[in-house]
Amino acid sequence: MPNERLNVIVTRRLPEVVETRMMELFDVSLRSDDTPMTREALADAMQRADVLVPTITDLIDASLLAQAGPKLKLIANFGAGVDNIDVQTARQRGVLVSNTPGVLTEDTADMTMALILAATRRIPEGLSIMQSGTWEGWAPTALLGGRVGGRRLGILGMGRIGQAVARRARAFGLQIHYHNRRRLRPEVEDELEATYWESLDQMVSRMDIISVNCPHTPSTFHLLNVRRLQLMKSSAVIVNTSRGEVIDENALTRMLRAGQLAGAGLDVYERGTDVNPRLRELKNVVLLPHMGSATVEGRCEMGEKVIINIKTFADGHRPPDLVVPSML
Ligand code: 8YV
Repeated sequence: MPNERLNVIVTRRLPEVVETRMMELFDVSLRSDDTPMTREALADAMQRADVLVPTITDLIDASLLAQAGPKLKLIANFGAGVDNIDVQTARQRGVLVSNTPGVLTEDTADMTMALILAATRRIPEGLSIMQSGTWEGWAPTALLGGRVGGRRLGILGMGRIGQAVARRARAFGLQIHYHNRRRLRPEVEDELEATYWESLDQMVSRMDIISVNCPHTPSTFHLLNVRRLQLMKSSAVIVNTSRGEVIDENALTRMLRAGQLAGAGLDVYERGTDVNPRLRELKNVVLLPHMGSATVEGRCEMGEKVIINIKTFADGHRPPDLVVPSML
């Protein structure tokens, strides 16, 4: 493919520095407003582009890929998770998919810790008292949460982000446990002082906090289903900065309402913005609008990764962050 003036279509507004660099390098179509593209607009973009740069808000499924134009050769996702893209079908149609791993690891791990602290130490309740101006002063028994140090943290998915969570959590005195498709190398386990659980059922039933850090794939959909959630201690807290689909949100909501789980900190939801309204009514639940990786630095580095993937592809090489179906 010729290097110059590749037609690149970006579906959402990106940081200005990223858009500027893209304009220098490619024949790029940028958005002037920042609403998700309609399905029709997305289909049209896929007809016209050499390279599409979508985000999590664009569902690129088999039917959309079937409408792609002959020029479309690369989908350079602005994001690490690629569950918005049917990677298998793209591959079959000769369209490569790349993503942006690594650059949002630390930010997402920070947010995981923030949710663990917020949910166990009742930070939103304190915040709401201060914001409403109803604070009546300190009291020995007011707003007592649980001590974080000494608790058992079970990390579900021990990839880059899971390990970054483990490093932070150790500094807070948490005991690190994990379940993963593959066991970590012994030296990494030693460094993290992490205990491996081959059985997810056994791990969830013994933890004080569960953190979801695995990607959403067909095999992780509802990994925390009603049966597994019911194995958890009623004093346990669950946090999720990965993908909502890993947890059965309705079952989680019912159990939180019934006091069968002590609390939750959620940054992601099973049905996107269509959050179970009952979750919003619960004091023991901290809800964030998918902002785990939302730092200025992170977004710029994601943009740089997208550019490197496109540029490397344009130069006739394999994009460094190529996603192949067997990785999923
Ligand atoms: C991104 C994310 O901001 O990269 C991911 O997988 O979950 C987010 O934090 C989003 O996906 C951008 O498309």
